[in-house]
Parts: sequence; structure tokens; C-alpha cells
Amino acid sequence: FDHKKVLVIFVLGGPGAGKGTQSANLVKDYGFVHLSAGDLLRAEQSRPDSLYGALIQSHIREGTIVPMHVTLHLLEEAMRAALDAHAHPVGEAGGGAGGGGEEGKGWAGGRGWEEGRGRFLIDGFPRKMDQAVRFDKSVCKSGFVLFLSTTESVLLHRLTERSKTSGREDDNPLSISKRFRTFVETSMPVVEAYRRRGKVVELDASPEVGLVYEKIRIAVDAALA
Ligand code: UP5
Ligand code: MG
Repeated sequence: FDHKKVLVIFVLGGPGAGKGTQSANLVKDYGFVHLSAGDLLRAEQSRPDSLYGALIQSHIREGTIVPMHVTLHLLEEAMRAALDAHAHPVGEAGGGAGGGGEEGKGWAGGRGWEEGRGRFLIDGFPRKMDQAVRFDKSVCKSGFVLFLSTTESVLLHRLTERSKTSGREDDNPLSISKRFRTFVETSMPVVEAYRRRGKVVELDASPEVGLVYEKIRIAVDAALA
């Protein structure tokens, strides 16, 4: 994708930091197209004829990173579907942003498209250095990174609460501790690499949702200006 036509903002942060919650807020106010790498992987996992169902399931349960070609393919496909829907709006059909659920909706009507540029929020990706390098090289040069930071005890509390209703296979104590380890060992180096390039906007994700979002809005307005 031509980065003059496509702006990509990554939303990163530990498991339970609020990536999905705050991305949904941003979609409402800015009309970005939101793609959650985790949601795309879970959708692919439950597709009956998927070649990767078992592979994805085992990585998600173990809190490890699914091989990059699988995730990159899903993201590229979803981005292409969103751009196609914009280029060829067909009635109200839309929603073609692929697996991610509701968020792709409305794209064809012009949302997510600012001054001739498609604007994507990609949440939970890249979480390993090889993915970051490959995405920048062969998919699209990323714009900036919103990094939601908080403590492990805050994350644990949120995930434990969510586990009562989420039905997510990785919301259990063993998977949660594995996800934390992968985040620290494998995903933080990605954040640090972007930080060295001056691409990271870091926000404290510990306060309540509305307060965190106020700060995010200020940061996004500044970054887009
Ligand atoms: N909540 C949110 N914000 C709050 C706040 N400020 N105050 C109080 N509560 C708050 O939020 C989590 C919970 O906290 C919710 O109940 C929310 O209401 C509450 P959410 O917005 O869901 O946080 P999020 O950061 O999105 O948490 P999630 O669990 O989705 O993060 P993960 O990074 O663990 O999960 P993801 O879906 O991105 O990835 C899952 C797995 O997929 C990975 O472990 C990995 O195995 C695999 N994966 C890859 O292999 N490659 C990829 O590129 C991506 C994923
Ligand atoms: Mg999420």
C-alpha cells in the first residue's frame, strides 16, 4: 500500500491494557478503520475450512506469537477489503473489513477516509520484531504508535474481571501469565524500537476508560495536525 494513500496507526500495550476499548472510542470519533490482529486471528481460527485453525488456537492458548505470514496475510486482506469498499461502494453492504466485526461498517460511506487517505488503526500488532520490519517494508510504512502502558497488576485485575464473561480461551491464569511473559520479552522490544525512531506516543492506561481516552484524543489530534 502506498503510505501517501494509507495512514496506519498501531495501538500497542500489554494484554488487557485497553487496546480494543480505546480503539472503539477512536473509531466513533475519528472514523478510523479498526483492525484487531487478535480478532482477525480468532475469526480465522473459527472458520471451518481454515488451514490454520489448530495452529492459531495453540499459539493463543500459549500466549505465543502466531507465525507472521498468517497474521500479515489476514491484515493485508482486511486492509484491501476496506480500501476496495471505499473505491467501489456497493449500497449498504459494507462491513467487509474482514472478520473484525462491526468496525468496518460505514467505511464505504466515507468514514475512515480523510483527504484522500485511508486511515487504519491496527491494534495488537506488531508484537514481534520480524512482523514490524516486514510490515513496514512490504505492506505499508506505519505512521505512529499509540502505546498504552500500565502495570502488570492493573492488567491482571482487568483480565481476571473480563474472564468471567469473555469466553476467551486465553483469559485464564496460566495463559495470562504466559501472555505477560511474551509481552515483556518479545513485544516490548518492538515498542522500544519504534520509540528510538521517535514514533511512539505513550499514554498511561491505568486511569478509568474516559480519562485515558481524553489523553488519547489530545495525543491523536496533535499527531494528526
Ligand atoms: N478496560 C479497558 N480499559 C480499562 C480502563 N481504563 N479501566 C478499567 N477497565 C478497563 O480491555 C480489557 C478489559 O479491561 C476489558 O474488560 C475492558 O472493559 C477493561 P480491552 O480493551 O479488551 O484490552 P486489550 O488491550 O484489547 O486486551 P486483549 O486481551 O485483547 O489484549 P491481548 O494483547 O492479550 O490480546 P489480542 O487479542 O491482541 O491477542 C491475543 C493473542 O493473539 C496473543 O496472545 C497472540 O497469541 C495472538 N496474536 C498473535 O499471535 N499475533 C498478533 O499479531 C496478534 C495477536
Ligand atoms: Mg483486544
